[in-house]
Amino acid sequence: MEDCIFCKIINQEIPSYKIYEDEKVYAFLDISQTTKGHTLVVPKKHVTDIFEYDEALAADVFTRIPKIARALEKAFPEMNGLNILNNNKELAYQSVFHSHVHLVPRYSKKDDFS
Ligand code: DGP
Repeated sequence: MEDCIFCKIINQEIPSYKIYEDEKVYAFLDISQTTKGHTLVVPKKHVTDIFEYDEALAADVFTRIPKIARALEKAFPEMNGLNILNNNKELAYQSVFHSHVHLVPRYSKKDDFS
């Protein structure tokens, strides 16, 4: 989709630090790095939010998350936990309107971000 920053990242028009990619999803480090390794998992198909998912797209995205979580655990062995978050619509703090799932590694109680 034109003018979508995540579509541009998927299409390599904007650089990103890739964590995982296959034919359905792209995962890359969030620019904000709430904690080290904070990753966004996005469907390659442009959908705005969860309300636009059909079952096949939900399977594409959500069945891959455990694999990406394990890749993060391998890359950041000191990680001790993981928050999985998905914001939908502005009221729920979505700021980029290409659906994405946040994977936020946790290391200790000290990296509380709430
Ligand atoms: P949300 O608020 O749930 O829509 O999260 C959007 C996230 O996208 C936010 O944590 C920052 C991240 N982000 C925005 N623009 C870019 C970008 O150009 N590159 C990367 N890597 N992340 C971005």
